[in-house]
Amino acid sequence: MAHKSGFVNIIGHPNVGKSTLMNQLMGERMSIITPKAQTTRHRILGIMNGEDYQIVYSDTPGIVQPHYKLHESMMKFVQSAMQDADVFVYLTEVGENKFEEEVIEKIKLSGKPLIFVINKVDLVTPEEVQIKIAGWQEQLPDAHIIPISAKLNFNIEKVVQEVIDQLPENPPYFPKDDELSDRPLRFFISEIIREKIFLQFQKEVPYSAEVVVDGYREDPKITVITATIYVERETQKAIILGHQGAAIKKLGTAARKDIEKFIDARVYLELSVKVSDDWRSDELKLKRFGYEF
Ligand SMILES: Nc1nc2c(ncn2[C@@H]2O[C@H](COP(=O)(O)OP(=O)(O)OP(=O)(O)O)[C@@H](O)[C@H]2O)c(=O)[nH]1
Ligand SMILES: [Mg+2]
Repeated sequence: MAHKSGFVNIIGHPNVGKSTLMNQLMGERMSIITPKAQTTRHRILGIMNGEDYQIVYSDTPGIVQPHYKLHESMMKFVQSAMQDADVFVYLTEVGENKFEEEVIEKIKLSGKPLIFVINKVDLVTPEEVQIKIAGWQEQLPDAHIIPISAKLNFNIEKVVQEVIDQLPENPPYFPKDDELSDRPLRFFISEIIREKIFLQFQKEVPYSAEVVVDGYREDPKITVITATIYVERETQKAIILGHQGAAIKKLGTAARKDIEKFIDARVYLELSVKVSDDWRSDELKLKRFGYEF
């Protein structure tokens, strides 16, 4: 049988559940998930191998109007995902009534299949879901529309089946070994720490924080990880540290527990905080953090 393979890129507004869907599709924790918008800042690949197919999913940052240089780079990841998609998964949620018109137009022009997925159906009645589907179908007569609850793992298999049906015939894009992603372990560890920052702190602090893993050493009994949290101002540094270091201690414990699950080993995590003035607006600093322009 012919081999199928392709980039299946998940695109949509912030906070609709793109990363939750990605993780359910992969059956692994690839992307971090928080209740705050603009959690995801990079394009994150998840590679799924079957005997006669290879699906390369991409989770992407939510589409926003850029206010910072950081947003520009985030939107560049979205643009790259727009360009190389073989199949589009446009994700919306039951509370949304509008799609990103420019994006949908580009998808239509590309001629590539569009799977239009409505997330968070657990929040409304089945009748409301039917009304939603009918409304979207009217606007997008050619799209394959699937209602799901990514959080409750409802209808994810329908998305997978539709993706496989729509995949073009191609040889695999990546070697078919067990690698799940193109990103190194250090990236996923820094993301886990960033997730905990998003969950623990409010307002500008999570948006002003970036995490770099500086050291990773596997000792026989414990894995020693050192990481630096960069913030934009001294006041934010003080918030992350907390009174007598209480906040960073709590953060470290939460992050360590998840990292231990992720790498399946005991972890000693050492966190420190540094100020990198206005890094979100500084192209050079952003490049050092791995953002592209
Ligand atoms: N009720 C409900 N909540 C969901 C569902 N899927 C995701 N969520 C929640 O929606 C919030 C955002 O989820 P994410 O997966 O981080 O959303 P995202 O689209 O990746 O967001 P950005 O990375 O910020 O663009 C989190 O609090 C999730 O738990 C769902 O099916 N039902
Ligand atoms: Mg996300």
